[in-house]
Amino acid sequence: PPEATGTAVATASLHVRAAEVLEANWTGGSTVPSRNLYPHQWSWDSAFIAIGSRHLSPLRAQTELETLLAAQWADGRVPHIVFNPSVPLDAYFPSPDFWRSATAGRAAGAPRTVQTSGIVQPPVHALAAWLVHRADPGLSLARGFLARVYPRLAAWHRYLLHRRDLGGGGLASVVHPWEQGMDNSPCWDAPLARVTPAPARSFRRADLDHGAADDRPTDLDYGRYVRLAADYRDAGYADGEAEFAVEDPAFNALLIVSELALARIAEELGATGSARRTRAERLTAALVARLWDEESGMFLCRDLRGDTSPTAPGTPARRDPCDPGPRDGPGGPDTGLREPGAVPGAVPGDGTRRRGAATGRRPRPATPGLIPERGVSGLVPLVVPGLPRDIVDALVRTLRGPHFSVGDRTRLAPSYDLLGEAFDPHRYWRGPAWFNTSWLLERGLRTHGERERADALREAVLDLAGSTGFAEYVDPYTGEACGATGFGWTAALALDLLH
Ligand code: 9WN
Repeated sequence: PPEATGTAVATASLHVRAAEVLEANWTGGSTVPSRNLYPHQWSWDSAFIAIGSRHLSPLRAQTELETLLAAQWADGRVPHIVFNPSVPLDAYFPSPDFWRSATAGRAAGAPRTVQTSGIVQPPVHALAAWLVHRADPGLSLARGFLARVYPRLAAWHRYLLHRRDLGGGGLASVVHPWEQGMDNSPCWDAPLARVTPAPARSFRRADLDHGAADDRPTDLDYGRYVRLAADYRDAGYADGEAEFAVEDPAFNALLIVSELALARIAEELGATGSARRTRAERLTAALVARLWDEESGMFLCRDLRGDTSPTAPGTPARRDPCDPGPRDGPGGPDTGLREPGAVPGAVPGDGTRRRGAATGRRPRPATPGLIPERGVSGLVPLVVPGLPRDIVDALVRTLRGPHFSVGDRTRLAPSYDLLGEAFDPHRYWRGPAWFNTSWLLERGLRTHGERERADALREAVLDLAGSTGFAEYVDPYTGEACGATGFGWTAALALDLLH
């Protein structure tokens, strides 16, 4: 029938266009997220990109992951950026001369032959390695792919589970917002407000050469990112003393899913995966015990430095959940670095954008130390297969409810609470919908038997990826493209959903 033919043509054309993006972003050993905005290799981008590119070239997908893992540090960390030496230093900030991995990271075992950042990103890699293997097990076996990546992935997880269990409760912590991957999420506003920003004149934001200022983090955010990263670097990238330490639901959910993938990889290599499965169960229990918030029906982030309540072992004081939050407000440090004309707490822009409700809509978590902001990160644990059914049901309700409204007012999940005070439909991780989180939610819905909802999300990802030229992120209401186009993981994950 003509209609079916039309669909087949549209699918074929989306496939071709996604493949063209991946081809254009391929550099010979890895794929850049975006030629202009992000001209190096990024850690979790490469994992998502390999998940898509395995459908075009399993060899290229294996290479993508192996290039990243070749830059692993001796302590097990997989750096969030592997720098391409042929890209000019001023093309991206912070550049290799900021991180100084080979010298500042010497004690932690940074590689000598390649320059990297010193922080990490979410551990999607073992999941990606398993899926890449499955795309062509014969090639994988012939190349010894799994046998080569397994010890590196195991060391990576060991680093996260041991060096990064800063709360002592069995979960991994992030020590910088860039590590969690959702850089300026309102979830970080309270812990970031305690950080004194680096002076704006001390760095130059290369991102503003390519991205619209209204769609990117603010200068004040950048000042804090720079301060945190410089302090971490100056401490030799040693973990433990971090001034920013947060347990994040998505980061830990991805660790659980990757630990399960590592169990499959171990079994494929003839070893037993049972210890890893047990660890994944323990991690799932810790995720629920430490980050689940019954009242908001989703997971929240735990601020390890902002809570000193004696009832929360290993976590300092409870923040008053009714407190409006210190972001740039009276509780935050007086930095003198506010952007010209900026009003504390206001959303920059022309005033015509939809914003969140003013007050009284924050979750009031009963659990001490939890940050009372609803970010999409708190829905991502849907991807964990061993999640208790009542929690799955609550997450599905929250996804459809007024704060995210997926399938009603939005087609893809917004990155942040539609009703939250800080909501901004265009500004990066403060509202726009992203394709990697939607891919994870699609996978989660399917994992838990929510087939119709998964199908609808899949359709939405494919439609919007195609109509926006594979945008980095989109306005969650209108689907308007934001950030870069020709974005690596958007193309890769659309491709994956076509298979
Ligand atoms: C900092 C590359 C990365 C993504 C992150 C996204 C953004 C970098 C930046 O781009 O972060 O790592 O310069 O803003 O937030 O998730 O991995 O695509």
